[in-house]
This record gives sequence, C-alpha cells and structure tokens, in this order.
Amino acid sequence: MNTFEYRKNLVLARYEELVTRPNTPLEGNGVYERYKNPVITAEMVPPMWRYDFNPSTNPYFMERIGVNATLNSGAMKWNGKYLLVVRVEGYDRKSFFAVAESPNGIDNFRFWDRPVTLPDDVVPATNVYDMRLTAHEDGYIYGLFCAERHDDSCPGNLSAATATCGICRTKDLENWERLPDLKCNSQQRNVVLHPEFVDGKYALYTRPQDGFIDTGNGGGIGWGLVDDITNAVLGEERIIDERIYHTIKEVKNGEGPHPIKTPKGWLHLAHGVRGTADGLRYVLYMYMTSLEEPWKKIASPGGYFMAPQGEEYVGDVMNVLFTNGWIADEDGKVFIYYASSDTRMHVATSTVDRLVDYCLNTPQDGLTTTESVKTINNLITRNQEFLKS
Ligand code: M1P
Repeated sequence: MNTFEYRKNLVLARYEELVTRPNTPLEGNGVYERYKNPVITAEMVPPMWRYDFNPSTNPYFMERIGVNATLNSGAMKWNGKYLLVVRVEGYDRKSFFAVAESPNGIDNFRFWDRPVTLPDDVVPATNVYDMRLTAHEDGYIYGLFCAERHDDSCPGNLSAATATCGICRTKDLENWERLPDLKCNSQQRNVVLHPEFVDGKYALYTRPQDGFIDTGNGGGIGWGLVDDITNAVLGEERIIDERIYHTIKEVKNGEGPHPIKTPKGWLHLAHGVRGTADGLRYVLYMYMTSLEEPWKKIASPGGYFMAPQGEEYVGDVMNVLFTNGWIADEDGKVFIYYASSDTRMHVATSTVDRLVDYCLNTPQDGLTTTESVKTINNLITRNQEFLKS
C-alpha cells in the first residue's frame, strides 16, 4: 500500500473511532454527572475539511488545513437531535462556527457537511466566536456572538482589539441572515438573548467592558432592552449580577447560555473569573432570577458550580471552564455543554429539579472566612440534631 492509501485509511479509521465512541457517566456530587470522554475534539472535525483527498495533489496524504481547538459551543434541540454550534479554531487562530449533531446529546457527535457561512456586517470582523443560540418566541433562532476587530484608534498596537456583539438569525440553522452588530456605549462580549419578549421588547443579558480583555471598572452581567432586533440599539443597561471582591467572579463574569424557564424562576448558568499567581481561573456558577422579572436575582448559591478537573485543566488557556450552551429536555433532563481550557467540548448532565434545588439550597457566599465557618457549623448542628432524633 502506498503512503497516500496507508495514511488515508489511518486518518479515516481514527476519525470513525472517535465519532462513534460511546460515552459513559462518571460518579458525581449529586448535582450533575460529568462524562468519561469529551464530546467534541479537534480530531473530530471531518477529514474532508482538513485533507486533500486527491493523490496527485496530496501524495503523502498530509493535513492541509489544521484545526487547533473545538470549544465554546451554543446548543439547542432541533428535530429531535442535540445540536451544538461549535466554535472551531484553526491553526491560523481564526474561529468559525460549525454545527455538530448527536442522537442522544452525550456521544456520536458528527459535524454537518460544511461549516456555517456567516455573512459579514458592514465592517467585517477579523474573528467571530462563542455563539449563544436562542429560539425566540418571535419564531427565529438567533445567534449572538463576539465579533472581534482590530482597534484602529491604536494603529501601532497590533494587540489592540474591540469586542462587539454580532447578531445573526436563521430558521433552519443552514441559512443565516446577518443583522447589524449591537450598538451600545461599551465593548461587549458574552451577550445573550432572552427567549421571551419583555414589555414587548427583545431583552439582552450583557457584559459591558472598558477594554477588550479587562472589564475595567464596569463588568458584571447586565440587562437591557432593545426595540428592534434588526437594528439593535441597547437601551439603559443595569447590572443584575455584579462582580464581588474575593469571590469566584472578582475579576469578571459573563452569562452562559440563555436561562431555562422553571416554575420557580429562571435558571442561569454563567462563568466567573478570578486572578491567581498563575493567571486567570475560569469556573462556572449558577443563579436564579424571578419568573416575572428576569432581571431580579432570587437565588445566588455561593462558590462555583463546576471548576476544571483532571485533563480539563490543560489546554491552550489553562484553568478554564467556559459554557455557552445547555439543553433542557422535555423530561426535565439537562445537558450542560462546557469547554475546558479553550480546547475541547464536554457534557455534564443533571435535571431541572436538581439544578433548582442546588440554587435554592446551596448557602450563599458569606463573603468572609467567619461567615463560611458559621455556615458549616450551622449545617453540623442541624445534622447532629436530626441524627439524634
Ligand atoms: O480564555 C477564556 C475565555 O476568555 C474570554 O471570556 P471573557 O470574555 O469572560 O474573558 C473569551 O474569549 C472566551 O472565548 C474564552 O474561552
């Protein structure tokens, strides 16, 4: 067998092995279960996108277009299938979106034939990433994402960039209409569309930031309304989940996917960032807001919901968990899709009931050591009294 045939067979066999590999749940903490294998990795991007299959132009069957990472993915259930709109990042550092589909939400994810062709805004972006999907009650599926451009007000600084909320929509996840980027007073990343109208307007969870990386004096998860999504101008923005000193969201935070509606309120999943001697640490946390007033917080469990574990620590940007997609099934099961260290996608499963219980019954962060010890002592006392009775 020549090199071309040998390598082609090897690459195709490895790809098939990965996309058909069964996944199994691991023992968890009662709140959720992680799974043994990541659900999507760079190696699961179809060989057709990476290799030239013609032996006369690629006699060594070399990879021509490399994929660096598959990360921060939007998620939704569509025609009975579990779909991720994956952020695929090439060796060239450019990210693009691609839909991957699974029959059960935990394994057998396969990409559709081609990546998403996303039309540009009037001023084309250099890079786009981290799409949040929202099937809005207006009948469209929206994708809100970060559109990154060089900051031309700093011509000599090649690292100066701006983050803007890009907006697109679709009815079939194949043909995407690009709407103008969100207009507002600050840079924005992690903007999420609420699934319902509020006072007849589109409602957004925002994350105002002074710079491209630093939120500066601002930050926190914001809330604002937009009259016309086809020309979105952000109205008054109020912070509904603030950054707090010496917590898991001291440096910055950002809404994950759009919240899940439950009889007890809206369930929110977000990421919080703090500084360490070794750089930033990204973890996931939850909170709940009122059903009638989704901008009013009604529960704020203390600490993180999920933090990196094992191989999740390692990747392009270490010590990072990030989420922008989850799916609540009709039977109450919840699939939480998260990326580890900006490198690969994982799933964890739970239920709406368990997540609500987690939010309503996990003690809040008391914000001092003294309060944390008091909280533990309260639990011990209640346990002792209960076990005596
Ligand atoms: O590298 C970690 C994450 O950093 C950014 O998130 P945030 O805006 O909250 O700092 C994003 O670039 C995200 O894509 C990335 O995973």
